[in-house]
Amino acid sequence: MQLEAIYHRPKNNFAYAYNEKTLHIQLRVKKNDVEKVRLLYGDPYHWNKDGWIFSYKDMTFSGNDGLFDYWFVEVSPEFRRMRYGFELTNDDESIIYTEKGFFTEAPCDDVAYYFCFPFLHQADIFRAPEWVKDTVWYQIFPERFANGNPSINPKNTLPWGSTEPLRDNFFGGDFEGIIQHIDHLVDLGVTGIYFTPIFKAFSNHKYDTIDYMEIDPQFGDKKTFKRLVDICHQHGIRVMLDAVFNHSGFYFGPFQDVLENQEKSKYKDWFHLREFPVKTTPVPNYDTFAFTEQMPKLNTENEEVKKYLLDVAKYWIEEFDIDGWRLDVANEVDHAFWREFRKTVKSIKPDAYILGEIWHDSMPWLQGDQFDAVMNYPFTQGALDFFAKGKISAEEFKNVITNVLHSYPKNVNEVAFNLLGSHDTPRILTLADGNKDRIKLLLLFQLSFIGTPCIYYGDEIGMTGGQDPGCRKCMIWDQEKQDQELFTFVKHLIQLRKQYPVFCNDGEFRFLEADRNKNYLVYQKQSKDETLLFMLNNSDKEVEIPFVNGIRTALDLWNNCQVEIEDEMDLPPFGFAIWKIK
Ligand code: ARE
Repeated sequence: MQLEAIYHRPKNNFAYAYNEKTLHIQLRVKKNDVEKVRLLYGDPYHWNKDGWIFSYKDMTFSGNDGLFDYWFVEVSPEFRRMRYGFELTNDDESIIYTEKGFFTEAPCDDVAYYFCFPFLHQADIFRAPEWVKDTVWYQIFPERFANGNPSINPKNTLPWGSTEPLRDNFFGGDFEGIIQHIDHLVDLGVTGIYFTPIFKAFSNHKYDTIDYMEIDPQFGDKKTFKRLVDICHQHGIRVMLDAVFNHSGFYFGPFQDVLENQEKSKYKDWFHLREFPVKTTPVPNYDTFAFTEQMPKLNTENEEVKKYLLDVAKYWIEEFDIDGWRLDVANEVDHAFWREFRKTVKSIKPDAYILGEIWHDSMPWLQGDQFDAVMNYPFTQGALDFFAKGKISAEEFKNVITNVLHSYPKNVNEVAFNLLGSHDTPRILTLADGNKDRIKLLLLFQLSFIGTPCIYYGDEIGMTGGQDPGCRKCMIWDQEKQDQELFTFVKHLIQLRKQYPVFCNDGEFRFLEADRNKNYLVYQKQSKDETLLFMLNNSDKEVEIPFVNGIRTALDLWNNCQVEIEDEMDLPPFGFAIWKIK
């Protein structure tokens, strides 16, 4: 056995409390190296004259990511505490793996050898709002969704969609426009909107806040915003706003005060200033977002800054009843701040959703004391590489997704924010070189996966655009120019997601086949009551998918008809099938 590959560490994705009674334990071993794994576990204080009393429980294989196999088991220790190790067996040997290394026989004279899950405390369980699991999000970039009230257009507003989006041009999108088009969202079936920033700011993207307590006048006023939130709520749509707390904008009052009063400014500790006088050229001598002098970094360790930002977080929930915060550049703000942020937000709205913008491995923020989820860009990258760009094989895709799933606890995966693109990435249809069939498979995968999917405005009607600012074109409202067929396709998927709980989150996800050469995928979603089988042919050739499990009939969910299953099934190029087999 390849001992170096064997890994476990408690209190993260490898061992965590799933609920009040249940612990989840995961083990990593080298791919194809181990045939059987049993968890060896007991209560640390349970002894008899022969030594420590423990029992065994079989673990199940839960996937492989190309290098490693993962094994999984659920346990409910009677007294909510546990010491444990693993018994690993293959043709050649059987070994015991513990925190203190490997043994041929399970030590029973001292529990100090074993891994320790000290106590399952309610307070430590990762808990995200229940409603998020079933939510289908829609991301709106307000300046580009719809211009409903030209009387509040900013200066030099261009006619809607008259030209390409640039870093500094304006088309006058506003709240009234969103209200006027709410039917589009209701018809599509989305149940949550994520708005990029709406507070008073300088640029068209509004990530350079001037005043966190004011709505940007180009979008409307507070009354209109309240009306928008109410209308969303009446239609069963939750509202999430963007909190840009890593940095302010250049024209934020306190930063302007610093520029004016320099060392004498009472706001000098609000930022990370390196020296006086503070200057912006040739390069800023203060910390910023990236190297953008327009975005001075806020000092979130300063008590006044903390209070100010936490008041902001409270204000928009208390006064406007928003349902969630998306946190910009979340990983560049200190953990201590986010812990207070969570307590503050949850104390006034316990089921508010807290979503961090982190593009990388995010376990340190997902322990239950900071965020409910992160923007799942590792998922995005794998899905785009396989479906949109055809850059990796089905097998490599399976490896990426297996790795993503095993990087987090199950309760974290259930609310992961699975996006295919955003205002920061090229649009999916552009990445797929206009190949709509690929995009359909991509959307099918996203909408049948575990987690909470998000559709970037306009992707549902086939909009195109490259890297920012190209991906921020004006929404197309002329129905003749919208891809209606794609819209109907996405709408149908969302309906299935709502109709079958197992399509959504109430089911285990498992890859059954990921063919390296033929590039087709078979995966299943399974709950106690239902099993769905998804077959996706991500290639331009017809494929034959063999069936060996003896099932003879299924309900074809997409076409809503019964099908007889033969020994194999032909899928046309870029074809798919969704079968309910139980
Ligand atoms: C503008 C231009 C860009 C140019 C940039 C240079 O549009 O083309 O590259 O300036 O400074 C906002 C605007 C942007 C604007 C930016 C700066 O929306 O249009 O860019 O302000 O003025 C990292 C961060 C992540 C961040 C991305 C963009 O970790 O937090 O970079 N995303 C948020 C928002 C943005 C927003 C800001 C932050 C600033 O979503 O819209 O930008 O408030 C790898 C890295 C990641 C990196 C990621 C993407 O995965 O590891 O760290 O994310 O790539 O680049």
